[in-house]
Amino acid sequence: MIDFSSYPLGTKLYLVNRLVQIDGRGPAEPLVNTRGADGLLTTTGTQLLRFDIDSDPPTPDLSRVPATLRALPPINLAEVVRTRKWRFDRENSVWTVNDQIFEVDKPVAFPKRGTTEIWVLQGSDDWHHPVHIHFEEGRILSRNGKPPPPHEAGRKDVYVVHPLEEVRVFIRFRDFLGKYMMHCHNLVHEDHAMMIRWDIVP
Ligand SMILES: [Cu+2]
Repeated sequence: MIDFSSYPLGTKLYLVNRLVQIDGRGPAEPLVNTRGADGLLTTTGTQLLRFDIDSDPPTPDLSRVPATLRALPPINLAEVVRTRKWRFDRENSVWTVNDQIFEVDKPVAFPKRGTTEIWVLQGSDDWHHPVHIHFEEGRILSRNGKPPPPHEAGRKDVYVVHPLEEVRVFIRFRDFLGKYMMHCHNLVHEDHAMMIRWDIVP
C-alpha cells in the first residue's frame, strides 16, 4: 500500500534504481549513492516506473493498516520429523548445493505430505545466496544461532544466506504432492546450477 495523499495533484513520482551493477561481483554503490554537502543524493538513478498523482479518489479512502496483524501460525518443534542440511558452495567454476549441480530428473529430498522439517541452509563461500524454497512458506528459527530480526520473523519463502552463515528454517509440507524446486535467486548462480528438485510424497 502506498499513501500518495500528501502529494499535490499533478505530481509525478519516480521509482528509481540507484544500485547500478556493472559486473557480477555486486552493486557499484559508491558510484551512484554519493551525497553532496547538503546531504542530498548527487544522482537520481535510473527511472523505472512513474506514478502520476492525477486525481483524488471518488470517495475518501479510509483504509488503514490495522494496529494488530493476523497472528502467525505457531512454531511447534515437537512436529519436526527430520532435519536436512543444504550447503551452498562454488566448486570447479559452477555453483553447487551439497556438492551437486542441478539435474531435473534427480530429486534429492522426499519430504512426506503432512509433516514438518527443519531445513538448514549453509553458506560455505564468500557469496550471498538468497535461497528460494518453492511452494511452501517457512519461518526462520535462527541465523547463526541467533533469533531472526523482526523483519525476518514472519512468513518467508526466500532466505538470505550470508557467507559462512547457517540459517535454520521451520517448514511444513501441508497440502499437495508433487515436484518442487529450491534454488539460489542470484540468477547467475541458479543457471550454473545452484538448484535442486525435491518432491513431496504420500
Ligand atoms: Cu547464490
